[in-house]
Amino acid sequence: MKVSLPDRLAEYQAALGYVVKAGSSSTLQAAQSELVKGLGGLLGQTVSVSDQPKADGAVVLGTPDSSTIVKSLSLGNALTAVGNEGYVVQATTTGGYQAIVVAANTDVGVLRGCFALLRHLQCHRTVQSLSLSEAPKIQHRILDHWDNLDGSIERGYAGKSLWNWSSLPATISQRYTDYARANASIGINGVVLNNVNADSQILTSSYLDKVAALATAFRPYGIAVYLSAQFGAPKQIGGLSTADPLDSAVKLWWATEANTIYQKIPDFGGFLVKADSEGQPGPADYGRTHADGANMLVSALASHGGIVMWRAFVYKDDGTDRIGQAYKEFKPLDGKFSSGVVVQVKNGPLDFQPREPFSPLFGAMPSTPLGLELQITKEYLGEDTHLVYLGPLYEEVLKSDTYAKSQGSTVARVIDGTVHGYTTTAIAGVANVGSDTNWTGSHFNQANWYVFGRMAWNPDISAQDVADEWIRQTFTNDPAFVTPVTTMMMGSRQTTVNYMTPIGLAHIMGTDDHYGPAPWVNNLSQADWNPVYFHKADATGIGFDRTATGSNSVSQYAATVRDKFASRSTIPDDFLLFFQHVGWDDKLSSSGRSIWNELVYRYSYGVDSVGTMRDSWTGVQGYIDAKRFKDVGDFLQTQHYEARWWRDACLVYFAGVSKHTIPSGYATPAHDLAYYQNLMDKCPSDVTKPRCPDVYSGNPSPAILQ
Ligand code: GCW
Repeated sequence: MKVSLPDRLAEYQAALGYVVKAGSSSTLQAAQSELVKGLGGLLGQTVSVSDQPKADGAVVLGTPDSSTIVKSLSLGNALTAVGNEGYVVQATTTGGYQAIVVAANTDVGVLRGCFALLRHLQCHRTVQSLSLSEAPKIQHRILDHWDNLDGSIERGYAGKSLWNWSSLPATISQRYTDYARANASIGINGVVLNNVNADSQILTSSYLDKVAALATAFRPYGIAVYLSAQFGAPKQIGGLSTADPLDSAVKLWWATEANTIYQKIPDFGGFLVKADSEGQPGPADYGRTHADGANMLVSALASHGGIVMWRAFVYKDDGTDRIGQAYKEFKPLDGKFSSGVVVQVKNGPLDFQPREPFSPLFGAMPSTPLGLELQITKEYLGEDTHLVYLGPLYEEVLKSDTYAKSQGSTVARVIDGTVHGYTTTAIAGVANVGSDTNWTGSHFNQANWYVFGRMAWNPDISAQDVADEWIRQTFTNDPAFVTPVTTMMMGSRQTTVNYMTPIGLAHIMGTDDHYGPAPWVNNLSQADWNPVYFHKADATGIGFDRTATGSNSVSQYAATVRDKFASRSTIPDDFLLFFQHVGWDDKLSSSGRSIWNELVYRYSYGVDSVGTMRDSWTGVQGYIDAKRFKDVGDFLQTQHYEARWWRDACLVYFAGVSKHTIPSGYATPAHDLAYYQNLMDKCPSDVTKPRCPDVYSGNPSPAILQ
């Protein structure tokens, strides 16, 4: 669709008339072609490439090495400030002509500068006195694909894997290049190709040739390839009888494996490892620690420049509070990891919930570089269907203050190395990308891929600003669209928390699929897989007591944070039931309602808020193409009904446990408990998403009655 820019068109045409030929490296050529294509599309005219500046309106791109013009501009200090991957984009003059220069110290910096310029233009900002300059705050900004070698994707909701292993390495699909372009445009510089529940086959020679072909396709875009390494590989494919990290044959096997990889892929990024977690083998199988395992692997990679991202997502059925286990296992290992190891920690101590507090590990590992793992694919937030913009969730995590050293030791400042001086810094997002035409299963899920990249580059950028620029680039700059859709996106995460897991509830989703409501489930073999384990609702109250009178997991936080979460008078409502068990009739000081009434209110308000989202989407009809308008509207309709399903199922269940009834002023749940329980049971195992069979048409009646 054409972007209309009536106000700026003349300004842009004068300032950005043609591109001066860039150097010949594949990255500079990619940068040039992005500019020619992007400017052409925006300005609605063919953009020529000239050998030299010949008139006003030149766009010059390059490094001091690749371009004599860039060199002559004496950008010295400005360039020093932006390091290896940053850029400087400036209005200037060259040879007496007005020009815009896109300069950097490296070719990939130039590419990033070109995308920054295009973003600026797509948001219809002025180019008069243009001056943009930025450098990333985190070194490794990575997408983790949970893609299996058979083409399926664990927790993937956008079709099959993009990687067509059977046609690689011979066939390089345009999709690979477009994927790399999209990532480069938001600053992502690494990709883990395969699932952390890893198949060791990917480490065999024939697969490595396929991996090398993908690395070649991504290289011009500044994207390094990484692999999830199966810790048991020396046994599974190496013919050894052990995978003990201290065994010399095992060490040799990994060193040889690393040499083979680097022969094929000289800029290979490194390994991501899930070990001793959810059935995966690991060093504990041999009485060794996570540090033993990670250090052995990094010693195989380090001489080649590779890193190891060792995941801290561990828990077992040992009768202790699940959310406290990773801290207990990793905290004693602080300082024991070799250089080049990053311990990768999920944002929360549980598992990518609609809301949970930040993981206490972020405040507890001064001598171990920690990387942050966010989930972009919405495993617990309505998958492809529900419109949930994750920017506010990411921002909440990044701004959380760990008090690791003092006030202001936010998660952002911990992971970017400011607080503890980490020498390796990393952030990863579990990808939501697949073979679907729209890449991410829904149009709005693209915003989550986008905001992950933008916040990985700059953890201080606001979710609101990112939503605004994403909408302008994706749909239109018309304020009649931008304003209501920004509001809809910004409220969407809290809305989902309200209709799924309000006031600090967590993990009450259906077994395996994690899609619909199932707070009653109590029959799974491992205690901490059951929703009842997490909400602990009984006749007296609801919530998990993690204070000193309960599991005391709250003590894993710095004193200031611990005290805030442990006290009824200071804990934010949003985390209340995550840390405290509260009587059904206890009053919340914020609203004056009892916990029971507050639950009813939040669940109901969440449902009606989806209705408001639907209405506001209906109000923007005509501002965008009919296809995307309808796709989004259809999903919002589904979401509205499913929010109602969530509300009714949870309230009917908690009403039974608490022996309370729905207060007046609120709709009665549509069905009895047995109905919702049967729904889950009847879901055939080949259907990944159980749907509530209520008719999904028209509006459900309001949950809060007038
Ligand atoms: O939450 C769980 C997911 C698993 C996932 C695991 C992990 C890749 O349900 O599908 O496995 O987290 O992060 O390792």
